Amino acid sequence: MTPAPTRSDKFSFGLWTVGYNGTDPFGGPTRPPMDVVHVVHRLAEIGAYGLTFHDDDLFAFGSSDAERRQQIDRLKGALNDTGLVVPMVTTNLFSAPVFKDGGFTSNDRSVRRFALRKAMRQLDLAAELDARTFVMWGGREGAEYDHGKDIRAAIERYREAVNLLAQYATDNHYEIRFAIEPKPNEPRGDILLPTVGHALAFITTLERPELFGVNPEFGHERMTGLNFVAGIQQALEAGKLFHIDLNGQRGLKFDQDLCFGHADLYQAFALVDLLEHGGPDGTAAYDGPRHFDYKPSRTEDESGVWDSAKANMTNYLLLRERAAAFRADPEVQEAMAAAKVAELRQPTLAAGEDHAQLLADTSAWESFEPAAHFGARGYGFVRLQQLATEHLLGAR
Ligand code: GLT
Ligand code: MN
Ligand code: MN
Repeated sequence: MTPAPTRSDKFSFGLWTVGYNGTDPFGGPTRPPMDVVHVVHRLAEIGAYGLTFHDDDLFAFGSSDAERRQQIDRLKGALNDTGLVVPMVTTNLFSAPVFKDGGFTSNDRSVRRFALRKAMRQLDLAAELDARTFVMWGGREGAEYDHGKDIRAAIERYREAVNLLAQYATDNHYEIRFAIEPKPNEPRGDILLPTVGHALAFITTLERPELFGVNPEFGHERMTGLNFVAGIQQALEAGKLFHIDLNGQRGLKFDQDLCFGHADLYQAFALVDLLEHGGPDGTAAYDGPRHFDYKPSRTEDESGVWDSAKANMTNYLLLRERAAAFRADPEVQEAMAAAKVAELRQPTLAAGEDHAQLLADTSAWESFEPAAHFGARGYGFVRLQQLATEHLLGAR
């Protein structure tokens, strides 16, 4: 028996995910387009709670005001009928030819001004739909070559753009926060703000840093071999995990956007464990949407699309069950204690202790025995990992 998702699980999907028609750099569509009203109804049936979208997913680039409004109203009708919500929206600043050198950081100033207007328009729609998160994935904000792009200037222009958008949202009393989504490369040879760490550093330079966080994507960090769970921990520690994109990625290669749980199961298990039980007191570390940003493989027909959408949610729920069992297992608790996992939360200095007091503490140096750690005092991390493996494989 596989667990069934409910709305309280907060599973959301991008319109561009289930709506992906199979186009890749080597071939055209393998599936017909999917209408937004149909998508909303199907998502509601399978237990999702939210739909997210780019402006261009809902109404084609270049639509007239009337065409745009008609699509928005059709979406609103479907949301009304099903109770689905729109927790996040984003702007497409990467598909249209005008953005071939980026939006906010194109060398062409008129393109940058157009990109700002497009994003502001989508912010208005976010407010209309009560979306609380505005994702910014800058897939075209980057370069292939070193001499054609002044990266320092590009970072300044990026900052200028997001400061303006935050000002616009504030002046309009929009209740929205921005989540920057890092990616190392693809479609650009190199993309600005390539990792969670780069994005976190950039945010500290903004006029309203409190309005900005990150939207890390599982596969994007794994494309460079980085540990996604460690990146998420750093974002959480900084209070910056505003949103998350869940999917699967098999190693260092092009962005695969596989289903969550269909690759890198260890990372997926550790991630669910972290999100669900990783707070300092064992409570959920993140309570936002569990957003799937994946692509149903182009080998699938429509039934395969919905099978893959369900697979994301089922795998999350199965991993959540496994993680709960892992946490509750007394042997795991004992192994964690032996590994001194909780001891790391103890400050290294005593309350109020300064360097003079540390120098006066003979147990920290004069009588401390580093040699006692040779051939003894192992941490037992391997045993802990084996227990995790046994839980993950359903042996416990
Ligand atoms: C695009 C990208 C995703 C981003 C989306 C938001 S668009 O599909 O590959 O990772 O999250 O702009
Ligand atoms: Mn993404
Ligand atoms: Mn991706």
